[in-house]
Amino acid sequence: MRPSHLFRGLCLAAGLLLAPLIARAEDGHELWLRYRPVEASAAGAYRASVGAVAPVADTPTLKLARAELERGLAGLLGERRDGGGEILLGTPKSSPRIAALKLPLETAGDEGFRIRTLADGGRPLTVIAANTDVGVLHGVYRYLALIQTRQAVDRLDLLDAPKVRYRLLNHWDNLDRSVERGYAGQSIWDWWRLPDVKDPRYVDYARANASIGINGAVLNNVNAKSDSLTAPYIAKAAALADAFRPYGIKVYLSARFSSPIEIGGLKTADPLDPAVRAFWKAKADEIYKAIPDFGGFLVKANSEGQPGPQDYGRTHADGANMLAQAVGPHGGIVMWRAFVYSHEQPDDRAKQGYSEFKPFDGQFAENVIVQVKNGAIDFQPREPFHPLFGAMPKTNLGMEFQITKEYLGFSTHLAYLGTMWEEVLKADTFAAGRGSTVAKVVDGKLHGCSRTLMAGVANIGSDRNWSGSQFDQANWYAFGRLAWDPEASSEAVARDWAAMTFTPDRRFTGPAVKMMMGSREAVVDYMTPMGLHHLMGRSHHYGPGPWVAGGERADWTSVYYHKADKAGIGFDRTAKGSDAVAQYAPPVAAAFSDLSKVDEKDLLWFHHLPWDYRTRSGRPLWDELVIRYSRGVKAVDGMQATWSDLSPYVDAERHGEVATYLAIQYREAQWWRDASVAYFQSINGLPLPKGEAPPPLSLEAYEAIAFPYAPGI
Ligand code: BDP
Repeated sequence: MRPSHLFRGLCLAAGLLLAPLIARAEDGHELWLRYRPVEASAAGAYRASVGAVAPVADTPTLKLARAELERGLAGLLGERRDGGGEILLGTPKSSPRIAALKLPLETAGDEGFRIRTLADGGRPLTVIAANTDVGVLHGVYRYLALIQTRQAVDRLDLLDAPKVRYRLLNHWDNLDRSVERGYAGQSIWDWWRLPDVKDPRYVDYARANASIGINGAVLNNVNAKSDSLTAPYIAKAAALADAFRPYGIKVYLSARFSSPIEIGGLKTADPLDPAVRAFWKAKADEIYKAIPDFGGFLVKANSEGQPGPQDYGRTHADGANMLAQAVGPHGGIVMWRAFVYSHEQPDDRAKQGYSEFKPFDGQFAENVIVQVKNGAIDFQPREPFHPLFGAMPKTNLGMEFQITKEYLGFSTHLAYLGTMWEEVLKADTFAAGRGSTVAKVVDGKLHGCSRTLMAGVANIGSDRNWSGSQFDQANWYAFGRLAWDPEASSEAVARDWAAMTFTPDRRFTGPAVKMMMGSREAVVDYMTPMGLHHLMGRSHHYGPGPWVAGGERADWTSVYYHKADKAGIGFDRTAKGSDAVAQYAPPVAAAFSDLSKVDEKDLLWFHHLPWDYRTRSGRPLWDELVIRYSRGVKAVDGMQATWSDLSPYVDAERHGEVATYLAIQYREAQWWRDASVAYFQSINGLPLPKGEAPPPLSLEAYEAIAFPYAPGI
């Protein structure tokens, strides 16, 4: 053998030996469903207890549940699993063997499951049973996740069921494939080629959602076009519904309130007009003919210029109930958004949703859910919980979170939102005494409501990695998990996600989860510390804009929210100010109003204070603000260092992408800090605390930075 051949041969052999040790290149497309081989040290034990998958009844969902299990186990443990055991899946109805086991399944409901390991004459037998096929599918994903996260599966008795009934993604996707507030490419719905071309991604999408328990998708933007409700678009939606159905995902549509005029040939959309009511009834019938399990309508009405019942002197309840009557006979629901603030209303914008909806408590039809954003302004990096939670005991009230990061740096900033959502869900409304958490409103326990809803504004687009960044996948994942169980721990969810998406190696998950858990607080610090809010660039919402003033409406400006002047800063929402606090239950209102009790994270949301106000650190407010801005920047620096150390555990492609994004985030965190400090310093004229670097540019230079082509508008 010539020496060069020998060398090449040795290299090849070494390469083959080392190949399994070197993480292979990945682009994130597989999400948390990668099913990479379990390391040899753990695989043996799994193989002994995980057996062959028994045949299932011939239904679409059971067949794909079985295929998913086979696919997952083959990836994780290889084709040969010779422990001699067996895995049995199905429902008592479809499987006599499962029926014979008489497993208690009542509490599994329509979508939950029971996983139990039994010994069948000495052979390990794992049973994944449910009342419905889709429950079995959920059980399969859970079972695989146990192995993906390296938990034991040899002695299981696990029952789980979703605590929230409607767990929905809201796509703000337009018919031209642009996505409002989307930072992950175009819409994944190729409306133009639908219904003929069925992109395999539609199935992948449904699969990913089913794996985290999401059971519905509103396909189109809340700023809706009536065209979505015309026959050609109903056919397109029906094709998507067909792709999603085996995964237990239903399709919903945003409905434009003025559709009777635009596509129905009527002169009015007055909800009490018989012709209008007939239009919606016929429209609902038409949709259900094409999509028998259509979920219902989502409506943004009399909000930000959208048409609604108030255009005819009618109420939100009139509008919602009319639509509810149209879809009700088919089992559909109406999700009516409470995100409203009117043009005429000069009141504090934070108060308007409550003021408009609270009076109608008890007047909405049984199949209407009022969909409320987590906070009273608009998806800011931090907001106190919306005062409507707990305030409408006779109304179905659903939660709306924003998964896409419109106000948290788009897809290039790493911000794990699980912590934000957990903070809101754990907040105590005191609606029925201590312990009346938002989670208990959302899961229906507090007021005994069964039409429960959690909606998340999707961050999904046509990008290969689905969400625009690797770590934004965690927000999609966490949304699904928290919708399933609003009392879940965001840290446990992050750990599962990190293990499944990258590696369960604790040397990775430990630091990675720590980084995720602190990431949203870092954004709060470098963008809007201490309760500041709504300070971003006008319209595109990208980058700092604390100077934004003037224009169409005061409550679209930053100065409206921070109210900074020479003397102080903050929005007084106590009784001396707008009295927004009065919308909360008395103990909550008292705590928010009291400077000695209010959490400093909400300080300037509720109080207008002098710049020299002494904060809990002992520092004057101005110094504390600047220090927090800088702390946010430093936190991103720390995230970069953590990520750099984690390179041995992550494939080069994804590691590199995250590192590049973190570099963008660091640069932009610094920009947020500098521009904000420059602006507020121009107002108060105060020196920076010792050791704090002055902003490198003039305020004018920061103000001049423009983004005419920012995505998502
Ligand atoms: C705001 C977004 C806007 C949405 C609106 C909504 O900037 O694009 O249409 O929310 O939720 O945050 O309707």
